Formats: sequence, C-alpha cells, structure tokens
Amino acid sequence: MKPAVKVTITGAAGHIGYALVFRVASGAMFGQKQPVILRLLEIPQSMSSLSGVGMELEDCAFPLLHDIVLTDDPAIGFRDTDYAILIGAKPRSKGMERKDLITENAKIFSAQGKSINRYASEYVRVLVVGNPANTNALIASANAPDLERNQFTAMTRLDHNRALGQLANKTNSLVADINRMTIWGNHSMTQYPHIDNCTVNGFSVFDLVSRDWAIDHFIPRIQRRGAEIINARGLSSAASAADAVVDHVHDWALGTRDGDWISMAVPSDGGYGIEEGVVFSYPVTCKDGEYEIVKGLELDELSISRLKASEKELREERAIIEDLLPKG
Ligand code: NAX
Repeated sequence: MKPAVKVTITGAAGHIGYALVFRVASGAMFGQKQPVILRLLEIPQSMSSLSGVGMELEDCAFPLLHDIVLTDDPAIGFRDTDYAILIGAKPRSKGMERKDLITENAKIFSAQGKSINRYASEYVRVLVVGNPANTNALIASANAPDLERNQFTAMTRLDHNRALGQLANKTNSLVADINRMTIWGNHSMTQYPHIDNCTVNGFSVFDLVSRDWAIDHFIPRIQRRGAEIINARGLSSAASAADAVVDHVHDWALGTRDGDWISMAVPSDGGYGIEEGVVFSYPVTCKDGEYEIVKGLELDELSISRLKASEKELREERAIIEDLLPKG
C-alpha cells in the first residue's frame, strides 16, 4: 500500500469540517487506494467538540484512515503535512463591519501562513476556504516565503458546482454532460459565473439557452446562491462546501477530465489583464499535481468589465490588510 497522505484540516469541528472529515477518511478525496492521516486543528475552545468528531471517526473504522491527530497546536497540526485545508475562520458577528472581518481573519491567516512555511512539507498544497477566501490565501502565501505562490489556492469550486447544477437543470441535461464552466474573480458577489465556453453534450450552450437568461437569471442566481441557502436553511452551506473541497483537492492532485476545466482561485500570472499576484478565480486544468491557467479565451466587453470589477474588489480587500503583508 502507498504511504499515507497527511491532510491538515483547520476548523474541523465546524459545520463544513464535520461534513468533510468523514469523506476524506473514506477515500473520496484521493481514491480508494490512498491511505490518509488526518490532522485536525482547532482553537482551544473547540477542542471538546473536536474530540467528539475524533471518536466518531474511530467508530467509522475507515480502512484508509491510518491515524487521527486532534490538536490546537499549529506546530503539530501542520507538521510535514502534504495538504493544508484552511477552513477555520472568524465568522461575521452582529454589528461587525466588513473591514473588521477582513482584518480579524487576516491575523489568523498570516499566522497560519507562517506555521505552514515552518512546519509543512516543502511540497504542501494549500486550499483556503475560510472567508474572505481569496484575500486570506494571499495573506497566507505572503507569510510563507519559502514556498511558491502557486502552492496556495482559494475555493471557488462551490460556485462552479452551483453553476453546473443550475445549467444542468435549465438544459435538462446531466452535470457530467457539461464542460468548461468558469467562475472568474473573487468568492463574493462580484464573482463572474461565465457560460460562454460551455458545451452541453458537445453542443454550444447557446443552442439551448439565451444570453438574456444567462445575464438576467443565471449569473445573479449563482452570485446569491449562498444567501438563498441561508434563507432556506437558517445556516450557511456546509455539505455542499465540503463536497467542493473534496472536488478541488481531488482534481488538483489527480487531474481534470480531458477536454474540461475547473475553477480555482490562484495567484494571477497577469493573465486576462488581472494584476499579478492577486488571488483570482480562473479556469484551470490540472495534471500530475500541478494546475495551469487556461490561456487564450476570448472575452467580450461585458465579461472584461465584470472581471475588472472583481479585481477592483480584491485590490480593495488587499489594501485593508496591506500592513500584514511582509514588505519587500
Ligand atoms: P463554523 O463557524 O461552523 O466553523 C468554523 C470552525 O473554525 C469552528 O469550529 C472554530 O472553532 C474554528 N476556528 C476558528 N478560528 C480558528 C483558527 N484560528 N484555527 C483553527 N480553527 C479555527 O463555520 P463553517 O460554516 O464551517 O464555515 C467556515 C468558513 O468557510 C467561514 O469563513 C465561511 O464563510 C467559509 N465558507 C467559504 C466558502 C467558499 O466557497 N470559499 C463556502 C462556505 C463557507 O461560507
């Protein structure tokens, strides 16, 4: 059997964490031949709850789960880890301004970036889920000077999967029949869900839906889907977010389907006119554990303006936390 992959999950006692850890342990993330070691990292106040999660993991008797470590110490949680999935974050409390939320979380992610730099495997791959995810990934990466920037990504796969689900409904097709969905930009209301390159069963999407439907219904529905779930459930997306984590890491590690791509927020290489370094969601293909931004797609005026609006928001978020970015 292959050596076990070490996976660190922060915020593992939270809603998304609870929906995620069992799926990773069951083999959904890396396949049925790949054992895993789970390092679950929490804050001291949540360690009691985390111990219950640990007991339930033991009670599942997953054959692929070779060890479980429960800790509130980043030196133990991130030690030699291969994958760091950063979910734990400070939620927005009543009366808290967006600026304060960004600043509070920036402190968490700058500290975690330093810990990952110090303790994790030099080949570690990092996925940031905790919001504001794109900017948190930027901060973590900036505080990990010994690692490459492209080892840090943020999650827009939930938005991507939501978009696939809505398009499949509308076109009366299967999700698996749809290729080349794209989410551009920030994981926020300024994200740009874009179907112009989509094919459904090999046909152009515009053989089946109109541009007006895309602009008036599809795009706003995906942008507001998180709020739609909160209104219905009284809680934010958890199982679907955990599923998107599984998909993001699975495809990064094991590759994307031929002829298709996925959406990942990654440090911009300047592509499509986006400032270099900003963590921006792009269409990417993955192979052998590496991702590559899809090049050469044509964008119309509307799309360019949407990308620019999301980039502007990301620059504004970065300006708020500029002090926590190491100089030079
Ligand atoms: P919960 O509040 O249920 O869980 C968060 C957990 O993180 C708690 O158990 C808490 O103790 C822990 N935690 C807090 N600070 C920590 C730290 N410094 N180190 C380790 N653990 C820490 O939130 P949940 O619903 O699980 O959501 C977690 C984050 O995901 C939030 O920031 C949320 O906004 C974000 N989301 C991001 C999504 C995305 O697509 N990128 C979608 C889903 C979700 O909204």
